[in-house]
Amino acid sequence: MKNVLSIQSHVVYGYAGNKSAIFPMQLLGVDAWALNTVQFSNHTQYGKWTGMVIPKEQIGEIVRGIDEIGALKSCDAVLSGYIGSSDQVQEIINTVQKIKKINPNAIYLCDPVMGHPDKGCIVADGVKEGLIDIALPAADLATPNLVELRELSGLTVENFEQALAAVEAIRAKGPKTVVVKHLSKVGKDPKQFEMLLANEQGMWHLSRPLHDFSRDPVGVGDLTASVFLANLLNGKSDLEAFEHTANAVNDVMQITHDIGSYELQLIEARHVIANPISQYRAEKIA
Ligand code: PXL
Repeated sequence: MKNVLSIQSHVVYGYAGNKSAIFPMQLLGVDAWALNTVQFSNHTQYGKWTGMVIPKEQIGEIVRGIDEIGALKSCDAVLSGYIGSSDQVQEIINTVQKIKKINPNAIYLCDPVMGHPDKGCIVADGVKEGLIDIALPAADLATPNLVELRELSGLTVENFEQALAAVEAIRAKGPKTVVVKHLSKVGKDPKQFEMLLANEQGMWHLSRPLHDFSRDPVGVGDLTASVFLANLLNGKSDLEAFEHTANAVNDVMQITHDIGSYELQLIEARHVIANPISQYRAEKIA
């Protein structure tokens, strides 16, 4: 059994952060340890929520507790996502370093969740800078969307070619494997949902249908990063993990769309997360 320490948000109602990540990883046979950066009533794209940001000290304290019972050495990966405050970033990276010291094979996937003014995703001040300056250089894998691709690379990304250059710029800063979880408008076809995978072996492009939601569900990126990581821990290659992820997430989106829900329907989609029906394949482009 592989184990992932998943450091991201908790929402009591609905699906985002750890609520989008833990159950899918469990379905894939990976034990997921949820360490929450915030506890909110619901995700921030409702525009209002209640709850609190967890004090940064909790992160180190919880990890110390796991270490003291001798369990930290069985941690195979750290996944970070939605971060509650700028000072949590350093705590998370300290945790990554502590785990890597105990288990040198452990990997760190940084899902660089940043605020998104158009979408209404609200992230605290300074988190973006922490992700760029502190988290990215420590990451083995990163999963940016278009906004995060621009911020992490510091480059202009207005078309497909520039997206490829930005991915390479990010790889030069630390993470050797990068998945662009959604190319949005710098994809090749506005009617498709497009993704990229880049690693030492090259670059792949995957295109799948874009489902027509009146309001796009939240937590899709969190689902994407967690399914990709769980697949890697299960021994899949980057490419196999990427294709499984795209197909599983597509099936979740299809089911969510068919039900007419704004919240991801992970429970309804439990069978397809492990065994996707979709069979989209990635194309090698570099
Ligand atoms: O999906 C990213 C995310 C995670 N966690 C919380 C969010 C969002 C996006 O809005 O609000 C709490």
